[in-house]
Amino acid sequence: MSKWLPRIWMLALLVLVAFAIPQCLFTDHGLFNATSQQSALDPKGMVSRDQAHTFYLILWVTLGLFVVVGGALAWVLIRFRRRKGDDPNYIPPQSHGNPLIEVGLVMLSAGVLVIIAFPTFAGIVLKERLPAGEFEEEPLVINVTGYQWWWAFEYPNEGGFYTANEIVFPVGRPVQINLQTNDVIHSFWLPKLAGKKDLMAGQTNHLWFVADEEGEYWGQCAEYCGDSHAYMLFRAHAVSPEEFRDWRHAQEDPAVRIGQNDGPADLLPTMPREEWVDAQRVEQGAQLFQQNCATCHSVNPAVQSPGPNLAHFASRSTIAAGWYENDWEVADGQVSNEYLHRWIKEPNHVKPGNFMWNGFYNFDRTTHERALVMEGLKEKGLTDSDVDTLITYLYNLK
Ligand code: HEC
Ligand SMILES: [Cu+2]
Repeated sequence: MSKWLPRIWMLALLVLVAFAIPQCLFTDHGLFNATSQQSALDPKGMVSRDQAHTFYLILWVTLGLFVVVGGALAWVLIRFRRRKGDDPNYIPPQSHGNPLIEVGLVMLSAGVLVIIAFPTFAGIVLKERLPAGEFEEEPLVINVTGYQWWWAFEYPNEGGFYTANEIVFPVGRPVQINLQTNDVIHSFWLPKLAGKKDLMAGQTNHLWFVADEEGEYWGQCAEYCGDSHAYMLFRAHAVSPEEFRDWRHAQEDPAVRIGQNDGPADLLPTMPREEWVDAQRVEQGAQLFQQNCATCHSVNPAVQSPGPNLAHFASRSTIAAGWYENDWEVADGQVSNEYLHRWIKEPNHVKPGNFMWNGFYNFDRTTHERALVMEGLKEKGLTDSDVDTLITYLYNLK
């Protein structure tokens, strides 16, 4: 009895672990849930599928090796363990080794590496270059610039407009991505569509992908880039060709009356929403925007600004580089957006260190002094009612 009790406990523990591990790892919220938003094991396009295949090939090969080596080890340990009655001073006959086994193992390891190398090299070629003749349509070009901690996207061949933190592209059409950075190294990663590629100062890197299915794909900066690196996300929407055409026309359109006056009137929406509701409020909003935000944010889709371009902000699905949903509510002539309120009032609480709150500084390397270049919201003291007025204005930038 006393001999068996620990063994029963051990068995119970093993059974528990055997059931608990798949629960923790592979269910909907599990760590290894292969279909979660940022899983590279749920490929939805040619490039990512190729990479997932290579991954699985390597996984199975190494798993096979693990079983063979681990099995041999276990067998030796059990088969040759010391038994009762063995002579403790016994020394087995000594030999220098076994050339056949040694050479065989070297050859086998080399063979395994060759098996892994071929699809790996083919995958590198595929991810670098669009396969000729595979697609009828020219690739859609998107220029990406990484900023701490958001993404600027430019569509140079589609009328040359800018947007931020969200790309839209037609399903089935290859997308050519050109990567640059405005500051430190970032890494562009859309797990379900393509592998990672770094954004490096002083050079342009490239990658391409194609989506087989319409849908919303989640992207993420995958190279540590400072305080709010973990909050540097983006969304990629694969849509039908018709939807893409409509979106593209809407983006090209200046959302405001750029350059007609000289002042906040230039920032008034050209196509206010039906529920514009309170024209005076929108005008006040344009004024507040001019005073507090326009140095960093352009609302002209043709211009890139030090902060995200907000030309069609209201039509985007997220706020603060994919961190919050962009949820508008209109009730009794009042526009509200809880997350947006939080973001404009205290962006430092949402994304630590971010420049919208702190402003932009120049750092002099010889004197080691910092000089303010652009004031952040820290200095502005916006009230809750100012923020609500700004939200009413932003709601009309559709
Ligand atoms: C000092 C420059 C600066 C000022 C001033 C500024 N912003 Fe920003 N803003 C930024 C930066 C930088 C980001 C990106 C922050 C991040 O995600 O790390 C940003 C992000 C945003 C976003 C989210 C955009 C997106 O697509 O995720 C909104 C909305 C926004 N700002 C609105 C405003 C409003 C309204 C004002 C004026 C009250 C304002 N900003 C003032 C620099 C500024
Ligand atoms: Cu980054």
